[in-house]
Amino acid sequence: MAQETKIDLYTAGTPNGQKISCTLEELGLKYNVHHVDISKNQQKEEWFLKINPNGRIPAIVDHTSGKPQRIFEGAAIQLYLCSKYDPKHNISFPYDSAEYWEMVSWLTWMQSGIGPMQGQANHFYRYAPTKIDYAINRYQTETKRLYGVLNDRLKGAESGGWLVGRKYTIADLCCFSWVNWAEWAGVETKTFPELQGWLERIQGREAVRRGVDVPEKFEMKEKMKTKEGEEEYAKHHSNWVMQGMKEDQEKHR
Ligand SMILES: N[C@@H](CCC(=O)N[C@@H](CS)C(=O)NCC(=O)O)C(=O)O
Repeated sequence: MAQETKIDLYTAGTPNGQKISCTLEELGLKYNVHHVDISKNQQKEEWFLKINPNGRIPAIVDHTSGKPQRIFEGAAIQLYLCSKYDPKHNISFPYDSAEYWEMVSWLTWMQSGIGPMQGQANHFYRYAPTKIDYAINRYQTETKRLYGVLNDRLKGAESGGWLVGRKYTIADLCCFSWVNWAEWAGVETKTFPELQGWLERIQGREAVRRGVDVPEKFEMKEKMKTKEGEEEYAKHHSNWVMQGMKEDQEKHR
């Protein structure tokens, strides 16, 4: 039974958004979904900047205790949710244990590594109006290097197939949210056998299947089955990325 919580989730169907809906689903929490339409740049509207001054999804506001608590940045949200609502440490570790700090290390490694690097690979491979081979190569190679770090970590019986403490936690989930979009960045996972097995194990989880379909059906893999679908999906995203950049340039002249 879902725990009685009053959590507002502000999200969109992207890797960073999906990692939070998947975390909420794994914890079995009740939450209200607010679809922030990034294709209309709603993440930059005044009302949303009060929730996340950085103008990016995801963010949550937790009203459960009566005093609204806003949290932005994926890792901060995952840590907050586990600290409040994972008392049995089903997908986390007790605060200040060796595993806890190892988990925090992988969370922050993902936030400063895979997220930005793969995000830029997406940008130059899919959205940029001119194809710059150097930039595509730079970010795809860096993404692959980071996948290699994950693959090495998962290798060997001592890992138990998970990043920390031989169990599935938010460290795995946060990295999964990006690795699950590898093909969109033009990167293969099959060349990383341990990573591929880990990816499929997480994709098979019921909570994750529900979580990736928030706030709308996860369509990227389906769209990529045809050239037209792939192009249409890229064009849709490219349009708002370009519009957002134009507005930012005008604002910061
Ligand atoms: N480090 C942030 C990254 C958030 C982020 O970049 N979100 C993207 C979607 S995946 C976004 O809101 N993009 C809108 C924009 O670029 O204006 C986190 O983990 O929360």
